[in-house]
Amino acid sequence: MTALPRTGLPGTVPAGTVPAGEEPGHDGPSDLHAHFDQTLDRERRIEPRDWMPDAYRSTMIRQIAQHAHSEIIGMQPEGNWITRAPSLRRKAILIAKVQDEAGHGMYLYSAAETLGADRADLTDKLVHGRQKYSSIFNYPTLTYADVGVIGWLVDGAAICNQVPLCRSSYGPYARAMVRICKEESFHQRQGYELLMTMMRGTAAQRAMVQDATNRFWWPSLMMFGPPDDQSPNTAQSMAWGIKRHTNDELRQRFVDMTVPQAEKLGVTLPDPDLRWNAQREHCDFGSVDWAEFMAVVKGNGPCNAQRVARRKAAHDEGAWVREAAAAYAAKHARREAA
Ligand code: FAQ
Repeated sequence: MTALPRTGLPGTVPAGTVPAGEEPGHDGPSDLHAHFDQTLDRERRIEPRDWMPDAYRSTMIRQIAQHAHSEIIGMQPEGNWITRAPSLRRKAILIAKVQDEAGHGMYLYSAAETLGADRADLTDKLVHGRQKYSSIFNYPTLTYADVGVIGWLVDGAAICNQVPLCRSSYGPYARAMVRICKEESFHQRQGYELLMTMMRGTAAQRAMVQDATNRFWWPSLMMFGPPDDQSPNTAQSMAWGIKRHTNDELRQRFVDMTVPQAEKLGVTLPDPDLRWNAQREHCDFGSVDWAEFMAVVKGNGPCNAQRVARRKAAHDEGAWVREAAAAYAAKHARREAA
């Protein structure tokens, strides 16, 4: 891939982040750009107080917000099964997993706030369709096997994508990712363990696992984003060290990693073109239906309307909690000031 320049992008300085006399227009923005570039070249992190180009800031806010929204909307498909978990043990595990996803959303919204984003504004953009969340969460969860397959494939894909983001150039995002990846890794194993248990069960249970795998395989490959030649953000995000690998590289890594896991589990991945290519030392796989991906991203997937409506209802129903918390904080601030 051709490296993009890191300098020459439009940039502004948020108030109070740069000592007086060093703002653009005094020493000139080129010094600030040079410092930003040097930080990236030395593989150091950009921190909230550092100067950064506007486009870097807005790209980071976009990616972090989409990621946060994905974690929060991502609670819904599995949350759907909490009341119907087949045992107390499975219910406790599922509640803990869904709660972890809420926690991931919270770290990520906090990371976006360090860039000057407002959490209420991000939620508003989500519920009004002005910011995206991962396409994968617009598919329904029809049986309990879906809970296991989400853990195995969806958390598996999330880990593949997110482990390199622990080295992302923006400090608060990279640090949030370290903890998130540890938890996602645990989620992936719980999903695989659930599926192993079901595969040792009845023929009907094995059929449920196969059916869930058939429905979630292709959408999981879509999680990595459009092919590299149709990805408008990858080149610049790689040049800035926000992304460390392209969408296609990570998709390939996920396929290679998952094929032996499917064999061990005893399920067939629904792709007749899937086979080891000794020359490439990677698995070949069939074509993803990018028309379906685009339809889902544009809001026309099977569950988009339901997911966003549920998120909006939860936000509206929680207004009194936010008001009570703000009133409580104001009361304590008044007492401390007195
Ligand atoms: N769905 O130019 P690119 C989880 C958008 S894991 C919807 O390639 P970029 C854990 C993209 O944003 C899931 N939209 O963009 C969990 C861009 O939008 P724009 C979340 C997608 O950013 C597990 C446009 O298409 N993980 O939640 C998708 O360089 C189980 C063009 O694409 C993350 O967010 C998609 N699949 O690369 C929770 C990881 N793909 O600019 C519950 C962090 C692309 O038009 C249960 N994010 N788009 O507004 C990333 O690594 C990147 O943002 C990519 C996309 C790789 C997702």
